[in-house]
Amino acid sequence: MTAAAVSPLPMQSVLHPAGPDAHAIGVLGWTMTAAAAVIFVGVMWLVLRTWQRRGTVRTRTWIIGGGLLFPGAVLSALLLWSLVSTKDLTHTSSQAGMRVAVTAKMWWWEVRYTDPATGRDVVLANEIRVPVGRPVYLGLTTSDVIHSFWVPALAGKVDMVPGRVHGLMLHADRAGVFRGQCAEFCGAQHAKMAMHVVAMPPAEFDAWLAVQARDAAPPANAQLLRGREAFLERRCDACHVVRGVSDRALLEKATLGPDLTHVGSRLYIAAGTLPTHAGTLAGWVADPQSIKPGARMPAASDLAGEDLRAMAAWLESLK
Ligand code: HEC
Ligand SMILES: [Cu+2]
Repeated sequence: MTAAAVSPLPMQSVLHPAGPDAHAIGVLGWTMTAAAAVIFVGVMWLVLRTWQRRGTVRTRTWIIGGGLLFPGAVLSALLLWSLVSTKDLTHTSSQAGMRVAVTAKMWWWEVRYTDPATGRDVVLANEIRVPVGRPVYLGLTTSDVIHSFWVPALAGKVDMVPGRVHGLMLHADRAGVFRGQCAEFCGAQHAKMAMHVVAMPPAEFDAWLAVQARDAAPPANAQLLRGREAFLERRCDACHVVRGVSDRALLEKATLGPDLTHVGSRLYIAAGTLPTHAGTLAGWVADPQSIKPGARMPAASDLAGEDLRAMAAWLESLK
């Protein structure tokens, strides 16, 4: 699935639920809205009536009836309804068939899968793919400040707190791309801290994960080779892992920036900021600060044009 296939805007809406949990939350939201609307209309009707008829008002009756009994009954009913209707939310359990660890960073998301074939970690960024119909457990944490994980079309919102792991179940019942957003102010680029959940048929998902678990493909031509050389010469691997390319000693340590082993296969770069292609990659590498001021990546503005183009082409080729 490419970014083009996904346009114009991937759905980020509680009003378009794409899973049983989001559906339950949606129904609850509509019930609350409907109840509030009925009460609002009723109160406005009473206001109009008192304007029209100027009689005496039985104060005590209205205070006890309208001020205490009515809200007490209505709020209790809505509370009961919310307990009943959210009872069936997928039980949060780290024993679920599939687990994914998500670590929020200022201002992107590290996503960690386990390769079913080898048991090794497969590290990605800003994109979570899930098989349709299978609940997935997300272990959510952060390596710096508090962030919050929210993909409205699929599940509720859960804070990501330093030193803790909070669980959340993602359960998609149809294929699609669902946008999510950090929902807790976390600094200058909080607004550009988005992510995408891609729900795909289980067989496609398994094939995708197998590809993500592989090392980066070797460069297929001289330009891509030059791009890879430039990446190593510039020491980009101090912050970014490219499996099969980075120095072995750096594999577990270079975690300041997203793992780029398969960056070309992701829909967006820089946490949902730009669609992935050679042009945006070149723009980002040359001057990330003009795109995302404060982002924790230095500019490579002095890179020769030829090297920059080669590097962008190589990054795009990492499917
Ligand atoms: C000091 C650490 C650091 C260095 C050095 C660095 N980067 Fe980054 N890079 C980052 C961080 C942090 C991000 C995430 C920024 C964000 O989205 O907020 C990033 C993001 C990226 C992305 C987008 C990845 C994605 O999936 O969103 C690419 C591509 C990239 N860097 C390439 C490079 C290249 C090429 C170099 C070498 C010229 C380089 N970086 C050097 C820290 C670094
Ligand atoms: Cu945030």
